[in-house]
Amino acid sequence: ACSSGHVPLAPRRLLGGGMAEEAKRAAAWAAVENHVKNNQVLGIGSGSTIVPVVHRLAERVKQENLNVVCIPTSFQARQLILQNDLSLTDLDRHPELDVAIDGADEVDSDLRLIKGGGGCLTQEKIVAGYAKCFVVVADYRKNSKNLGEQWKKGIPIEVIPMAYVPVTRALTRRFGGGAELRMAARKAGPVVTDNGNFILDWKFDKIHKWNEVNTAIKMIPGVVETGLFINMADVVYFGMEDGSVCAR
Ligand code: ABF
Repeated sequence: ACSSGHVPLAPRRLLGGGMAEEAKRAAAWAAVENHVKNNQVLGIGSGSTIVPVVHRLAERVKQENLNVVCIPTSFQARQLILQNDLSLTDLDRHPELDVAIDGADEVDSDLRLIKGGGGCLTQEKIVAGYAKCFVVVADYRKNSKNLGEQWKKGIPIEVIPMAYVPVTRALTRRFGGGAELRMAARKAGPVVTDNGNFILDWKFDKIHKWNEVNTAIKMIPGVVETGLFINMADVVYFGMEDGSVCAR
């Protein structure tokens, strides 16, 4: 576990880009201020909330001459690390991380997460799973009481391409709802993950016992990983509508 400490506020910017963007920036700033220290191995998540995290991290590295190395969770994260002149490393060289910072699609009151709306769930789960501290950054729209109440696009499940049809059948027969193969823009073909796999979005029809369901889905042959992150997050920073940050 890790301590979240106090919650420093990001300076308000005049040219914001909307309330949600301002909220993401505030959460990102708080996470970097509270958890990044010199000589750390950091995990860098994916999505739009991670962009201000990397920007603030790069500022601190320059200003404070910090020596940190970063492990990406996706091609996007790798590009962000390189574009911001941060040092790139991998799990071969650094099999244990000090802190991983990532976004989420939904976060509930027990810090259970749905992730994978961006399709990077497997590497995100690996990186978070080998971090001593997993810090989540989100805006107020991701905050829910019971997991599954907010995110309506289904639980992302990464599957081996040859198995997507039997996995779909097994999943829906056992747990109900429906599952859709995620398609690229203009239905040009299936979305292919950074690992060369497909994504099923499972639209569940009731709120399940997520821990049990997660374990059971992982046992279906052909399933690589699920977007259910249970008992993984240590702290979540929500950027709120009024510019404040709420740590949970
Ligand atoms: C990653 O990016 C994913 O796990 C999650 O699906 C998404 C969140 O994106 P954003 O920060 O743009 O809302 O963290």
